[in-house]
Amino acid sequence: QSVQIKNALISVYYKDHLEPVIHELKRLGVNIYSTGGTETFIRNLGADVIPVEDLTSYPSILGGRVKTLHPKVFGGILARRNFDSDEQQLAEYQIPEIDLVIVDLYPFEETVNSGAGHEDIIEKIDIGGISLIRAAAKNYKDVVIVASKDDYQELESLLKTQEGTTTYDQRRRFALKAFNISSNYDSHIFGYFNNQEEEALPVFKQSIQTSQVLRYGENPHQQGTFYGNLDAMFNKLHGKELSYNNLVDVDAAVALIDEFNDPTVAILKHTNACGIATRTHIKDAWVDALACDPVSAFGGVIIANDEIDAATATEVSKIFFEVLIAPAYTNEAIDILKAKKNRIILVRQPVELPTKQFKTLLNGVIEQDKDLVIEGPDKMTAVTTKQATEQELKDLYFANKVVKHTKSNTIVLAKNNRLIASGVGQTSRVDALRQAIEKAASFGFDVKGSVMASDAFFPFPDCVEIAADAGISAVLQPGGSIKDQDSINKANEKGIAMVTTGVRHFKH
Ligand code: 93A
Repeated sequence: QSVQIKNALISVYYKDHLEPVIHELKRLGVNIYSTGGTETFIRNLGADVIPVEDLTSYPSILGGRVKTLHPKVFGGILARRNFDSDEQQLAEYQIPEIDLVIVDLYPFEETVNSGAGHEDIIEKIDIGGISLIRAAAKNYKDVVIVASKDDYQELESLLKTQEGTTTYDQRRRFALKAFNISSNYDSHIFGYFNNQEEEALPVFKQSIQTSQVLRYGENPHQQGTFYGNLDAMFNKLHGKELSYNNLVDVDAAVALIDEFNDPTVAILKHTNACGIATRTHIKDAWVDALACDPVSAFGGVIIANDEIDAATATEVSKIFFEVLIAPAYTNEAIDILKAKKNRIILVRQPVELPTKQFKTLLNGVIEQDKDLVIEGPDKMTAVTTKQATEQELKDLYFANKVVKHTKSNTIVLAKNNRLIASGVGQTSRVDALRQAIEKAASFGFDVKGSVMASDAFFPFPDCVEIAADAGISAVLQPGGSIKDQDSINKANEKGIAMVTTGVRHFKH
């Protein structure tokens, strides 16, 4: 079936090389509808052109995002010729039949390759153009679709040799090409979004470039390698290579200390803090952190967020530790610390850390955002009759920071900006609390007047009861259990304060 082209719609990104086509259409007396830039281009060639806005009686809106998306356009393309109801409707709504559609899509792939920003790339996702292509290609029985600037020439010669008519086979071939173009176009969009997802992996990609074979893995029979650039992260002043377990603890130490602004020292064992205190001076922070649990501190990883001076170095040197990390050391402190072998002294460099974390799991990898939120007193909701005092609120904030970085299930007891004791990695919260209370007592702490933070909600009121009976005066928990009210009632009954934060901090 030969079809004579009477009306054409032209909307092209690349206008170059369109000129010969326009001259042919003009010669053949074809009505041309066109969009903004293309319309101007055609007019400048001296051909008559009807703005698509005149057809739709609708302006181009949203900065051009919607210019051809209109029933008057798509009706004219999709209407089945010699199909009664379609023809009736075209007449009813005064829609002209469009027999030729020429589209050259927004250059999505080129824009991505140019290194343009995300917003620019998104704007280059053609919506109207791709729809025109699909519509015209779908109706290939009656419509010619030219879907790329590469096909202008082929069209031109057809127009010339066949005087504006096309055959069924020709239209079908154009439709085939058009679907190839539209599917490739969508593949590129998919590819871009998929790569963006993969950008979550830059840590992996970058780190593969530098690596360090470790003495061994978690145990001597396991091999281990660190992929990344430790030299960028730390300036090592003294000591042997960091081991696999050192690295794991150093990572936990860095994450924990970054919660604190005032002078703070933390001591970690197997990724959990066994001592941490915030004081006016770093030396006092060390002394009070050590006092939390001097037994566990042996062989630990120590981290400070302030300069280590000679007095602090002298104190720290009294115990055996594996790694000491601080942003700076006085020269004297360095001399003191270097006096003993087998300790690693690191100066932490201001390196921005990734915000995603990865772990191998089953036959793949799981990835998640790091837990980078923390709730201070302004995010705590008082839920009991008894209100927490200002000092208790400060201690709850302190305990919340520690609990967030301690292995679940965990309960952290704190008092006066210092860890009193914690129960870590237990299979029940009650066990964690009991462990914390017992541990505190074993190191001579009176838990009376201390506060407690829980990484997750209390499913039963038992923890609150045990805590109150031990003398704990204020409790922080995220809340969210269907039995929250039982725990709140228990706190009220026992006359202690409770706040909820709404944010759970599991750490596994
Ligand atoms: O932003 S769009 O997706 N919205 C539309 O309705 C639309 N219609 C055609 N982009 C649209 N187009 C595209 O505009 C065409 O694919 C072509 O690349 C371009 C031509 O615009 P102009 O004629 O204003 O230069």
